[in-house]
Amino acid sequence: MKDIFRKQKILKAPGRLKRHYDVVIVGGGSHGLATAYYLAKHHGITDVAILEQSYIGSGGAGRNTTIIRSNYRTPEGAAFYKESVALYERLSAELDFNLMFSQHGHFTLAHSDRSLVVQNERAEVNKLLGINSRVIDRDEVKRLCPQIHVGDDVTWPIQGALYHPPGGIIRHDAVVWGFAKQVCRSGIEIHQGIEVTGFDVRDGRCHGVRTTQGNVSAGVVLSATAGWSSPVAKLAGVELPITTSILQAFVTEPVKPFLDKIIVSAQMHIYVSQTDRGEFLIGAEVEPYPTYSNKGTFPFIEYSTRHVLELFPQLHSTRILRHWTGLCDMSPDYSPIMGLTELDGFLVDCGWGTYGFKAAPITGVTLAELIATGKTPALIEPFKLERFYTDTLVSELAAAAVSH
Ligand code: PYC
Repeated sequence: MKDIFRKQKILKAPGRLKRHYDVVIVGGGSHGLATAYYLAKHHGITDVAILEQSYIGSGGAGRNTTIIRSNYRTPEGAAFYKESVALYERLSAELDFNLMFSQHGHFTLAHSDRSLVVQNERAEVNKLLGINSRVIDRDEVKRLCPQIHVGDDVTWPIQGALYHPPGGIIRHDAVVWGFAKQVCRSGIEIHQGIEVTGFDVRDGRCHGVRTTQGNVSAGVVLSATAGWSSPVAKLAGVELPITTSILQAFVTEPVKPFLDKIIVSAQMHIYVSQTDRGEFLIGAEVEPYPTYSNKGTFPFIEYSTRHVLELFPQLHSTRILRHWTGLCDMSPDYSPIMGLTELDGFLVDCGWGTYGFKAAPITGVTLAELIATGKTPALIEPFKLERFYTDTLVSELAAAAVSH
């Protein structure tokens, strides 16, 4: 274990796992780290252990396609992500860590009249909440993004787009390391390579966790385990309405920078951006079958490259460098599940599907407040687990971009 910390010079080795903490956070991804960071920063709570079965950022935080945006469809989703983008905008300075946030605009392409209607609805919701989004026609798409092919000689000609200027990309590993650095400085412990194997549940309350390094009692346990949320919650006897699928993505070899926008097409099931290293980063929708198998597929490469080449024929001889998958925990309404469960002392942060990473800072702020005060902040009230029993779903299906 010491080796992991020696390599990761930013982190302090935490010493031996104690037998009690005020708060145990299961999962060392962007959400677990952000929650720990804001527990310390906003509430002075530092008797906290983060338990990560692998290494920090090894799950969704290190596998996502780094898109930050707030152009959601529901007022609840849009308001929540608006705060997240605002926090991301100040995060480099706050963490004293360059997160390389590049906000050059996000385009959700429309290839049909129906899609234009949906994008207009999203634009209206966004405008009412003060989020910078508007629908633009094909000529404006071309003017703002001259690199994209907008001709009629393709399978799905572009008719217009939802244009969201604050949308951008950020270095996901830097977000993990920036939070981790400050978390360590606050005295909070990050324990890597420790697996939670069960929970101490008695009298309707979670009293702590069982781990591969012994039992630990805790005032509050938060599970922030993304793709592993259902099996982890099940260990505590909590059933989550989640199915888990994989999402695939790949990068090309680096090419000269020529695209600073993010291009998304739900019709083509792809999104495209160019990283600061020059690679084209291309992702797709989640695969339509539940699985925990992180195996990429050839059909994904085949259809996504075909579609990308319709938008960017310039890439015709660019080689693919790397291809990977990540687990997505999908909730029935495509909105996250955050907060209290029927088990006292056991909180969840899950159901993020394909957009957990972009929510990390605001999730951290709101869950830290819930843990510290026992009161659910208004911003996350709509996302409680209870909604599945009270018929108050928050359907984010239309804004899930390519994730369904
Ligand atoms: O919702 O922005 C998004 C997204 C990007 C990749 C997957 N989902």
